[in-house]
Amino acid sequence: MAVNALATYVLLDDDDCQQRIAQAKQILGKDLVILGHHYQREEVFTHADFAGDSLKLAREAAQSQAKYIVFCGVHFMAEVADILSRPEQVSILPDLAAGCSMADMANLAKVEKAWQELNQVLNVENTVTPMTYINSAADLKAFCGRHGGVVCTSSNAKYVLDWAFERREKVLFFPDQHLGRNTGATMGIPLEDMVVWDFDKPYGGLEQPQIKQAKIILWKGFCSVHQLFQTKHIDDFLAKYPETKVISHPESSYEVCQKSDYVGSTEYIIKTIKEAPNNTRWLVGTELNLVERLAQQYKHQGKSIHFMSPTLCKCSTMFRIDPQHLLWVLEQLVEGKVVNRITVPATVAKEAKLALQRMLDIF
Ligand code: CIZ
Repeated sequence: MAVNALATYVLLDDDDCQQRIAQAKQILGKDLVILGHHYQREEVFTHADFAGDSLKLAREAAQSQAKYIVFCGVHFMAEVADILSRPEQVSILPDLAAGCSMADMANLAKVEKAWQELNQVLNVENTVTPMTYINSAADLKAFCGRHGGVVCTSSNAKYVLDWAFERREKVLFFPDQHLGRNTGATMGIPLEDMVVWDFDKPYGGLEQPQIKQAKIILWKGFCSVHQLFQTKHIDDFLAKYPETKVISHPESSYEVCQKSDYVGSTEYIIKTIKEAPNNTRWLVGTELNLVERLAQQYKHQGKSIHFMSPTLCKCSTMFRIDPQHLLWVLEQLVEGKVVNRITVPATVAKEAKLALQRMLDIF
């Protein structure tokens, strides 16, 4: 029945949805909080009660008093909301297909296998801290929880890596190799001490001496949008507009980050551009929705803000949440029906919460 109802929503035009979303929000009042990630499309982002990166939104979810937490983001974010909220609260993802292809590049079976193989070379429980980017499934956060590990986001990866190295000499970092490498490099770790673990090969395709020497073992995952950015894009743009400041997200390649004037999370990018002098020009290496929003927002200050790649590409999974799906879940709630609830099994949630809480306590 709910599926039929959704089919009728899909045909609505965006303008009709906007008005009805506002009405549904009004009816649901304090029972509802909508969390919106910076990467969401404008038509949806505009309805968020709280906007932020996943760190900020995880904190909002943990503090929220609302009965229903509707997450305009992707699956792992709604899982985090479920894990950190109280049992009687309900976490909802308007479109269940909203995932993260990078998060899917690591799964529990492959991480367990890597852990066992590493254990044949090292005594893993004493020497390696597993650290997962928040862009990962709840069972991987639980893996980190039970092995003394931790979660990080792109806002706090440096502080979390510091914490990890205070405890054990090495880190197994998944699923994004770039965030791990770029953060390690800013801490002065030589590139040769950060090896890539190819999860499709025995022992990650590495020789024993490489594993023994490594400080960070980087999972071979990546974000399909951020890997589009190339140093050539920066060079070409600077040739035309030499006054440009370049700012990139650390999910971009090492080479792109090295060529950038600033590197940081979405929160950092937003803050840096907001605080920049008027009439400055920016080349930004992160998801297109955010870049377009910043361009609109700061146009009146004469700030000229450009997407780094000449090929315009949105994150197709972040793009999944549209006004039609948001309206559908909200109007179902108005009728007293919960659809698209995200529930993490209790045993997984308990261990995942350990790893998340360690992160929240660090930064
Ligand atoms: O931390 C996040 O939410 C992601 C995925 C990127 C960022 O920098 O906000």
